[in-house]
Amino acid sequence: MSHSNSPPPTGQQRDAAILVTGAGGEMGHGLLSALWSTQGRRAVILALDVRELAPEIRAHCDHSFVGDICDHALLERLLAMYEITEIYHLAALLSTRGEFAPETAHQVNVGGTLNLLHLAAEQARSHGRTVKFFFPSSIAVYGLPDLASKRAAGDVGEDQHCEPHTMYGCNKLAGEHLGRYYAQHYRKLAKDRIAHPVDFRSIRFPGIISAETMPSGGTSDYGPEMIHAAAAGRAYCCFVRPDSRIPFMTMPEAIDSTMRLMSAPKSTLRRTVYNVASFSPSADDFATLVRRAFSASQISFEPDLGRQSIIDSWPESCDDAAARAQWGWVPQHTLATAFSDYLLPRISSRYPQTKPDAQTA
Ligand code: AKB
Repeated sequence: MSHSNSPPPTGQQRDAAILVTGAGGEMGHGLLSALWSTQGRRAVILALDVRELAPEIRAHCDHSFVGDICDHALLERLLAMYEITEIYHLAALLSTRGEFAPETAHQVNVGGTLNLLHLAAEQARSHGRTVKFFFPSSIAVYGLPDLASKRAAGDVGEDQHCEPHTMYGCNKLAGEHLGRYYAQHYRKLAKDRIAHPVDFRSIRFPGIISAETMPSGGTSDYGPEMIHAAAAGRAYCCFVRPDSRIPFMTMPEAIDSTMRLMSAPKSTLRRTVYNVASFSPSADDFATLVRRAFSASQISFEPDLGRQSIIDSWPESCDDAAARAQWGWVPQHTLATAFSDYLLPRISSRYPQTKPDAQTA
C-alpha cells in the first residue's frame, strides 16, 4: 500500500529519490522532518515502514509505502519506479526484543540490511552513480566481558572490544562489515563489476532520548522511559541498578550527527563507522534530575538480571575523536542542558496535565 503527497512517477522517467526505511520509528520521525526541510533538495523522499505512517510523519515525505524490508518484490518495485540516490536504513529490531527472537532479529537486521545494500548497488549500476547509504549502528556492537573491565575501559574507541553479547549487537556489527564490503569490494571477481557502488557511512549511536516519541524494544530505554513516565504522572520501576552507566544523547543530536556525516565530503572521511558521544549519566543521575523536575515522581529500582547484563557489557563512554576531527561532530548537550533546554520544555507540551516544577535542572 502507498500514499503520495506529490504525483506518482509517470513511468517515462524515474524521479531521483531518497529512501528512508523504518520511517515510522523513533529516529525516522526526526530524520524525515530534517530531510524534508533541507534547502535545495533535488530528490523526492520515500518513506518505508511495516506499519502505516501517522499523518504527521507522512507530511514529511513525498510517497510512503507500507511493507517489509525483507520483501524482495517491493524493493524491486521501488528500484523500477525511482532512481534512488540515498538510503537511510533505519529499520531494525532492537536489543531487548532481539533476545526474545534472535533468529527473527537476524533475518530483519542482517537480511534486511543485505537487501538494502543490494538495492543500493543495483541502483548504482542502473544510473551509473554511487548511492549514499546511512546505517545507524549502535554501542551494542561493543561487549565488555565484565563490570570490572567496563569500569576500567575508559573511552572505548571504534576498534576496541567489538565482541557483542546480544544478537542485535552482532547484527549491527555484521551490517557495518557488509556496508564496508559493498562500498569497497562488492563482486570483486565479476568482469562487469563497478567499483565503489555504495558510499556507506555509519554512526554507532548511544541510547537516544526523544521528547517526542517513546522507544520500544531497546535496553537503553530506561532513560527515556523514566522521564516520560514522570511527565505523564506514572510511577516508574527502573530495570537496571542505579549505578548503571552508558552513553546517551538527545534525538536532535542524533539527527544533527546523521545530517553532518551524510553531507561531509567523502575525501575527509577516513573510516566508514564512527562513535559519537554526548553525555554518560548513571541511571541514578537520570532519577535525580527527574525527581528535581517532577517532585511527585515515583521512581524505584528493580534490576532485571538479563537486561542488566546487557547494559554491563556496553561501555561507559566512547571515544569520538575521529567524528570530531573528520566531519565536525560536536555534542550540543550535557545531561543537565538536555533536561533544561530540550526535554522539559518539549515534554510539558506532550503531557500538559503534569507541569514540571523547575524548568532548569
Ligand atoms: C537499544 O537499547 O537496543 C538501542 C541501542 C543502544 O542501540 N537503543
